[in-house]
Amino acid sequence: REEEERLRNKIRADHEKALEEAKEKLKKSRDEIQAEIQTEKNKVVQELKKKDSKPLPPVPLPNLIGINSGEPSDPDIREKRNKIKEMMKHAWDNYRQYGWGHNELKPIARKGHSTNIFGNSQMGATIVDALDTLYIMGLHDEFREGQEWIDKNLDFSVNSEVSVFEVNIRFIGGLLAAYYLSGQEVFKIKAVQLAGKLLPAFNTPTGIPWAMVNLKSGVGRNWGWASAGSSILAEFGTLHMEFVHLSYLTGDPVYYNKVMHIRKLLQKMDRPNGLYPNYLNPRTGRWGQHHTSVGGLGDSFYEYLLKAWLMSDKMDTEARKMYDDAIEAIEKHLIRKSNGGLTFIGEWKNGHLERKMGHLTCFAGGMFALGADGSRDDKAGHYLQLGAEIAHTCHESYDRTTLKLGPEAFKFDGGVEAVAVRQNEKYYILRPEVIETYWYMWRFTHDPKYRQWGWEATQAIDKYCRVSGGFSGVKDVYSSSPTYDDVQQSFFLAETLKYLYLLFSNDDLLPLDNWVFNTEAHPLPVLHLANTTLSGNPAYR
Ligand code: DMJ
Repeated sequence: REEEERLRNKIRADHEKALEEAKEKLKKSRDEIQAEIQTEKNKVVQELKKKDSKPLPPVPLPNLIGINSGEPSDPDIREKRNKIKEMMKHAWDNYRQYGWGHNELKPIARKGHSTNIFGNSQMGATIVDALDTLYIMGLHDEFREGQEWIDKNLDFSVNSEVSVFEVNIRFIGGLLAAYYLSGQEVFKIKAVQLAGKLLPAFNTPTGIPWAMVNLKSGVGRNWGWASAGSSILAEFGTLHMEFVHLSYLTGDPVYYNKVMHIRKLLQKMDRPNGLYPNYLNPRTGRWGQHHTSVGGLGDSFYEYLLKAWLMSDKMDTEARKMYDDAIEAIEKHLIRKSNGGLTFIGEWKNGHLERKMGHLTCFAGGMFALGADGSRDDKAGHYLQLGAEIAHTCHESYDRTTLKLGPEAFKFDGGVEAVAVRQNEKYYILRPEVIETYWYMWRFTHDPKYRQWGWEATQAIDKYCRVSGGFSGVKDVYSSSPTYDDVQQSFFLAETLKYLYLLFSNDDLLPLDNWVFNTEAHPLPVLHLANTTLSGNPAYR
């Protein structure tokens, strides 16, 4: 009773106080009230800024090997490598001049460009995506310019709805890689600030994140086009590498727990024919349409299972098992040989195999090669061979065009072999996947044909995609006078040019025993977590 009476009195007193304050406020002029509100707002912003930029606890850095090497001794290879560096400089300089601070560049209109994946604010996607490529190419002035922009301008307290997946792979991945390569704290701090803004996307009934989140309000939602309000496998399944690093660098398990929760949930679910459908509803935890793809909507989920294992210094055997199971089902149901003898990976659509392969799917050649070592039943030779066959098929898709650049998707139906049929599948938008596979195959076999194929692609890009204001995608690779799409994609600087440069570098530049590339080609070091302690590690700096 006494307690109740005390509470009632307190509430009464609070109300009276609030009334008094309101009366006082009403005596003030409109301008005075507005000024007070503004002061309050400023205080909150300052507080938030302080909170956001508090120093992170120091952790030992992993052994960072091979970040400044790779100079080939063969003059011909060196010349090719220099040419690729020159292309990077052309792409960067034009972005610097005409698109600085915007997400991407329109190289013909010579102005900034953006798409809805980056929301509606200028987040300098090209700067963040390009940093590590600039670094390994030794373009240090450009790297510093990028760092300065990020330090002064990259701000995540914006009312902007972004793709969780894209921001993770391009921004968090790009910032983390720049941090590890350069040791500059600003990149780590920005990566952690941004990750904090993505966390509300996980507030769903199942913990499967929304595809998009508003960085300011934290409100999330899914793409309107996705089956039955679903989240996308390749999006919520491509967070693991970056989130493990975030927990490592901050000592905060929250990021690790989020991605492990996704994994556990997927492990428990039935899979039709052992295949993972591309769509999962975050409210009900049920699969959407039964579509399975190793290209768009599925691709990097499989890649991250393998890379989670590699990144853990092969300790995360649970991820390796999930990868092996998934790949076995894919081989059984999706991989076929065409009449002409080309191995391709089709798409599974409601019990039917569509004999079509996307440019995006071509990354799988490299993935099979990367996963060969450590494969179940010691099938290393088999997976290396599979990687080589996919590389060959994807090279054919380039070679059978007029421009010697690959179409977005190609068929293996009737008399058609590795050729695009529909007009809206004939474009090339500076994508990296085929070159990515050449590079992995080169690292594992040193067969000179991969450098030759990589050089063919370099020359074709330089001839048909280069314009005076940068590089542009083309709308039809079968036309001898193609039209431009007028977009210089940020992944052209992050991935395409980086993989080409690595293809013409020695293997001691970013060796694969020490580095694992995220799906946007941002290298992250292997974490020998079992061997690290917070102090006394020689790699600490
Ligand atoms: C990149 O952003 C990444 O490679 C992603 O995994 C797939 N698509 C683009 C490049 O094509």
